[in-house]
Amino acid sequence: MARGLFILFEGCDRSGKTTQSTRLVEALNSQGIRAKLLKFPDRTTAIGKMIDGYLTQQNKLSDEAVHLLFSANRWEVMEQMRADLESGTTLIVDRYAFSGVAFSAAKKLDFKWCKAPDVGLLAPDRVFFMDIHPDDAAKREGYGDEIYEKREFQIEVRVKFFTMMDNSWSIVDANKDKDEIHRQIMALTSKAFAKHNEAESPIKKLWT
Ligand code: 2DT
Repeated sequence: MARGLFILFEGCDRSGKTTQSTRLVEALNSQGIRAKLLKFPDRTTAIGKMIDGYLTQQNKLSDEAVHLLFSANRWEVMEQMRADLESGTTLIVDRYAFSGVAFSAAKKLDFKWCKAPDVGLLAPDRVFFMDIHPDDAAKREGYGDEIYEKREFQIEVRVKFFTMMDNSWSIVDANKDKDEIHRQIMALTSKAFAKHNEAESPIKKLWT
């Protein structure tokens, strides 16, 4: 049986990642493709609850400590992710280690130090970068509720994302109409499946 694909959505806050990742899972399931949605941080676990307390400004943590918690929050589900992919389930993931590095490096933590705890995590097959200028994101509903939703900081985060891109990334203009974005993402996903079905590659690991 073919393994599932690991498709990742990354981007700044309020860029539509959650909307589009949810729509993609629904569309794949309706085509009979087994797909599951995952979101990081997963705020439901014990580690995730500490992260949530930090993001909603109920508890304070040092930049280094919260960075390591975000990474641990990925490692705690890595075996499950591997099992899902190997059993043929496609994973659609909303944020991952690239958010981890972009946000912490934007706080001026050392870039190499930021990458280190995530080395060896499963690597995505394709990354869709939902690109929106922070000024446009700020106009969207609910913006500013959490600790990182500040213009200058988001501009810095966006720059950090750009330094990590390679040819497995596609930049999606997140200012476009939602339905048009969904169609573009469906086309990119079909291409990824076609390539995968032609020559299945093993699951890679991050930054090794
Ligand atoms: P959501 O708004 O998507 O729930 O994200 N973040 C996320 C980090 O700083 N490091 C990480 O490793 C991850 C996955 C991005 C909540 C915020 O947490 C940030 C926004």
